[in-house]
Amino acid sequence: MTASSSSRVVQAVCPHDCPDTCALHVTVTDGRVVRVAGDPEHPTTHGALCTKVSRYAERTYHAERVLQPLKRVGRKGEGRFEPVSWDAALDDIAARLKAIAARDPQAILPYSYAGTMGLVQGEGMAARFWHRLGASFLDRTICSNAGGEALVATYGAKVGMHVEHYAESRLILIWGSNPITSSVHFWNYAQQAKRAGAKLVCIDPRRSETAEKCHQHIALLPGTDGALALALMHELIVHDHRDHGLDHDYIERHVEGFEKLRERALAWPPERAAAVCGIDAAVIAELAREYGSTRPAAIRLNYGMQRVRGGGNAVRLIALLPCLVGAWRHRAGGLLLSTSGWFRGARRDAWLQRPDLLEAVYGPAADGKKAEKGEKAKGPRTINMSTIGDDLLRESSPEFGPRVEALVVYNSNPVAVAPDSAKVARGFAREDLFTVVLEHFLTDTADHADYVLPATTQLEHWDAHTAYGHVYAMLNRPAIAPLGQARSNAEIFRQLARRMGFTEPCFSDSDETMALAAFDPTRVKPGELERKGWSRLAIGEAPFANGDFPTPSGKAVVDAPGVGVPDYLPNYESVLSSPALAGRYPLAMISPPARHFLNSSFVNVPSLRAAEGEPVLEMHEGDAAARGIADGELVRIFNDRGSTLARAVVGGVTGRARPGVVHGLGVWWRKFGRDGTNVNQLTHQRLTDIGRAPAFYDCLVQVERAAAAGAASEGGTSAAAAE
Ligand SMILES: Nc1nc2c(c(=O)[nH]1)N[C@H]1C(S)=C(S)[C@@H](COP(=O)(O)OP(=O)(O)OC[C@H]3O[C@@H](n4cnc5c(=O)[nH]c(N)nc54)[C@H](O)[C@@H]3O)O[C@H]1N2
Ligand SMILES: Nc1nc2c(c(=O)[nH]1)N[C@H]1C(S)=C(S)[C@@H](COP(=O)(O)OP(=O)(O)OC[C@H]3O[C@@H](n4cnc5c(=O)[nH]c(N)nc54)[C@H](O)[C@@H]3O)O[C@H]1N2
Ligand code: SF4
Ligand SMILES: [Mo]
Repeated sequence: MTASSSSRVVQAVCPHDCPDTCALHVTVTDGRVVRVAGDPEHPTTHGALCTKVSRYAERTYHAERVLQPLKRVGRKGEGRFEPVSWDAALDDIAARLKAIAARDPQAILPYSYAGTMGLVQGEGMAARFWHRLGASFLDRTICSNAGGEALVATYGAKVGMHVEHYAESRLILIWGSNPITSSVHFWNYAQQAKRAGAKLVCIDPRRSETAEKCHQHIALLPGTDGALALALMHELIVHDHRDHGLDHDYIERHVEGFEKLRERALAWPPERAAAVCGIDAAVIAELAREYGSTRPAAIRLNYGMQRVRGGGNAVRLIALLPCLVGAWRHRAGGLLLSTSGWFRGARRDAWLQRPDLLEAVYGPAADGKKAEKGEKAKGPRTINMSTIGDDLLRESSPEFGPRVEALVVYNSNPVAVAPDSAKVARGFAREDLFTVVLEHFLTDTADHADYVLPATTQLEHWDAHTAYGHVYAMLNRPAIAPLGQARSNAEIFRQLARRMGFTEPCFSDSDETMALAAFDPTRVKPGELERKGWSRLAIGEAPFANGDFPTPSGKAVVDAPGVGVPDYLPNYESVLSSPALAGRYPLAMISPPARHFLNSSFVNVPSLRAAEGEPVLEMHEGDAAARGIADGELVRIFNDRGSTLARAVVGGVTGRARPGVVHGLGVWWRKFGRDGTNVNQLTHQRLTDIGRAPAFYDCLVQVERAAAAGAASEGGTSAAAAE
């Protein structure tokens, strides 16, 4: 690294909700960040970043950053504020929270997710604060909980292959994942494998950027992955012989309950699955043959395929595939959905989050652990973040507990990202709800706040990170001082704690202290972490070559407590389960991420928004023609929950949509939408089979020309979208 005398390079970490958790080199010249680049030494980052985070300086120095505390002056949701001092804001917030807590602290709800994945600025000091206050628990389910809990039920933890080893795989199934968009460093290894002769197969309803570049694309209908997995098993069982099929020795020694799975799979010949998935039976038979005979064979599963009713069961079935063929024997075989479970025990959760502080409110043993059978749980009630639309509108009741009176949001933009957003927005618009939002920008959610508190970005604060796509513990150092009056989330909660009268010494720990002590020093070498910025966990190269799954028996589990033997479950909204609904709303809508956004982050960065243009709906030519819709026309997408407007992208050279499926790429801020809505106006709050997660991609709609609907004219955009 060359640096002029006034320049320095700071070791940092990308904080975003992305499996790659890149190591960053931040160049600071005269106190200003001039460059954010990938650390060339970090093995998986390899010196490269995605487009979004290469533009991190543009986001940090954005003219619309909130840099002072703001207090609402307009109506709820109007987004009109006036500046106030930190003291005035924090005094008032603490007084309001105290008054509510004196009646019942459960009427206060923290709402946060993965705006930063940091252990300090995420659920670090904030968790200490909420535990001490005794506020409602938030069930953090919005993204990965169906697949996550499914993996835990099957393997015992959220664990899988090392991403580096995909470079040596001979067959890679990229399943429910668009890594060119969402995990570009995995894609780098997949391309190495491709160059070395491996076959890449993409299993995705959408002809994504990734599907285009794979040897084969299997465009199944959304939510039918479980049926496909069962039919693959059927073929492996029926055509089982040496060198092609089941690994009996591996199954015998390392799989618990195979007979029950065998029975289930035998009910799924390829023809049956083909009819459900909307693909050719021959494609399934051929894929099974290849998967059964190629070594090493690896699956890159991602969360795109578990956002449907049966998402958890589907993940369980797919996770059992590598166990049936013994793919785990080789380090380049197996499956990766998440590596986050490898960090269990390496991260000092109890110290970072202090669940023991609940005792102050709920008495001894109220540390948030689930109660044993027959025991009454001590501690606050839990509210699912994915049903916030309904829950903000609920009155007090014995089942629900107290009505939510105060909401403190950080690291999340629920008004844009939570399902059934008409209801979410209605809840946030309650005049009697006291809402505080810690943010960088005036998002859709911040617009609904009583107070907006300016938060620092990753370039301005300390943090420590784990990852869910690799096994390096990481350290983020601040590159610059906080901009304006911004304060880190941890500092804001520290200040609030003081005003609430919380005197425990843990409320004095600095951000730096917390970041440097976030890991168990026997698992993560502190010297290396501080010197290099990252340190690799000691995890075996082929961790399940000899079984050793972190389950009670050490085996992968078919019949798991509470979830049973996995099966295919049709979508809530599909011809199979709701024919009448499918008659009115015949198109299945999925809303996967747009390449230049990260959930709803970056939507307000001009260069990235320009790259995405405007909200689009990808459609197949046949579906468009049947509705008189031409490429580039404005369309209205609707169902019983609401409607939103988008620009139709029909067919084209890429032909991304298959018949019967439309793609509303997400997640736009509502206020950038033509009518102040986004795709979540159409999604529902019903939860997945496992993990209580939203079924965003289990959603039937109808589409029509916006002109036909008499909706906004071509130029008639909402005020916010017109800028
Ligand atoms: N650029 C960018 N990167 C991101 C994100 C982002 O928003 N933008 N999001 C981040 C987050 S929060 C997460 S959780 C991760 C993972 O984020 P994911 O949401 O898993 O993202 P993708 O890898 O794009 O995978 C989604 C893919 O699954 C496909 N899909 C949808 N329904 C089905 C289905 O029923 N079956 C199958 N087989 N496929 C289906 C979609 O068409 C899409 O191509 O990525 C992270 N990375
Ligand atoms: N229709 C549809 N909806 C979806 C999805 C989909 O695929 N389709 N994807 C879902 C998924 S996978 C996820 S993970 C969720 C994501 O939902 P969220 O976790 O809410 O993610 P973002 O929309 O990126 O919002 C994060 C916010 O945190 C803020 N932030 C970042 N860093 C900090 C910080 O240090 N301090 C504070 N105070 N704020 C910070 C950012 O400015 C940003 O506004 O959305 C879900 N919603
Ligand atoms: S968003 Fe993902 S790929 Fe982009 S810099 Fe962050 S961790 Fe790396
Ligand atoms: Mo996510």
